[in-house]
Amino acid sequence: MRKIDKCLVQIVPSQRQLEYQQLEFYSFIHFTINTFTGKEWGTGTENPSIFNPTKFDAGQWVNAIKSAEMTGLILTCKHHDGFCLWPSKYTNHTIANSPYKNGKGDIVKEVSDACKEAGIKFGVYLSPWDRNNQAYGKGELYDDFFVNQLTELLTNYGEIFSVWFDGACGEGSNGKKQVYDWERYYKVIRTLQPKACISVCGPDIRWCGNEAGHTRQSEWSVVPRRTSETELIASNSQKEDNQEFRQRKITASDQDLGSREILKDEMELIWYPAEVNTSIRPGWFYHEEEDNKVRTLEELINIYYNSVGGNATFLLNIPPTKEGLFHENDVKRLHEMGDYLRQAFRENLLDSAELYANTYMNGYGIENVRTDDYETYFKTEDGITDLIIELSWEEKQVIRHIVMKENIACSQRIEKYLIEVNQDGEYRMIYEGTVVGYKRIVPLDAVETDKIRIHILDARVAPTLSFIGVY
Ligand code: FUL
Repeated sequence: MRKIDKCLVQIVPSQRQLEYQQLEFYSFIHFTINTFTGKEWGTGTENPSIFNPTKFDAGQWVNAIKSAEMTGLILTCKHHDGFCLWPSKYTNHTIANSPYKNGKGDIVKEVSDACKEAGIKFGVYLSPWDRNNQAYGKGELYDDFFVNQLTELLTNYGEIFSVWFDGACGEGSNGKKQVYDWERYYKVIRTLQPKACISVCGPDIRWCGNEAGHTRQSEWSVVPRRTSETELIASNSQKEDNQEFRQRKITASDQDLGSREILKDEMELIWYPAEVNTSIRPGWFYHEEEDNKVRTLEELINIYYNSVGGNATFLLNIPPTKEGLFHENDVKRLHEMGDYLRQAFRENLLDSAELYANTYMNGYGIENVRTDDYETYFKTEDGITDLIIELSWEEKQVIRHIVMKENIACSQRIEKYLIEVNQDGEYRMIYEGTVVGYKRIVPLDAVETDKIRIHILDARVAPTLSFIGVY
């Protein structure tokens, strides 16, 4: 057995990271004063009097989100312009000075309540960069302000699953320079909301590195610690408001973050799973002229396959209109997406299949992949990394998806595998894979077969599989 593998499989998720990954697909909502100015980045000088979503209905958002099979919602409680969707006590630049409900409104409250009622998770985006607040750039003075706002959000709105810290800052070389006291912020979060994951400029969830919905071929969750350094993340984040940035893809040099080759010279490794964040439209905020630019179902499904089905989570942004509602085109697309997913994964053909593995560890047999949990799972003896799993049916089946999941509580182990199908008595290779991780979805072109062979060719120490699905 390779020596490095033993170290690698010791890196495992925290409970909060594990639970976050299981949410798979959830929504981002960009809604603030920008919705009323048509901008993507506000200046911080906007008058709160323009914020007035006359038909705002958090229930409409949450219903549409649920219809797409999404499990949570992260709201821009404060974007870069500093306007607060809740009546923060620490600034006047808030909803309390807007006409919305005569200054008595609290959108954070209404949205978090709607999420609770619908049984989905609620998370907060609080922009560290604040173009309105006078303390920004004044060190501890701003940290105090930021911690006060964080405390309000983490105290008054129930359970929070995500605190999303954007790395974007457009101050430029002559702008204000704020050195954020991240460790202090993290401490506040761990104390007030110990189950919440801290994303992007934080230690729990890794920004995938682009905003276009572009994914890595092989997404690893065990990566060098340096990938979580906030300075590095900020340097790769948006520095000026432009559409080009939103369409930028992952560069070739950034494709491989966690192969054995990459990790072998690293001093410190961490479990840092990727999140793919992108918008259903070209912009993060609502612009009427983008009403006919809602992503197609095909595009969204592809991103879903490559993110949720590619060992990442999928954070899809839907921007509400000035009225405070999702536009009908977005609602329609979300419904279509949910219909598609429900239909695609309706019936697991594995239930009627016979299973065989040519090797396994006692107590960890192949029958364990029939249930989608980490209590029971398939595993080989340590050191056995080349094996064959066969799924067979009495009659031919039409197969459109194969799903595999590792038990990530035991780290991410599988590095290389092939999928073959029996056709006319001969095995034909239909897929060559590298990582599996939390979940791999292999979409197929309605393949007809009565036997599937999964040939695992390489893994760290010993591969695990907690679930296999065939649809
Ligand atoms: C970026 C921001 O500058 C955008 O406005 C948006 O919030 C996106 C999610 O992150 O870096």
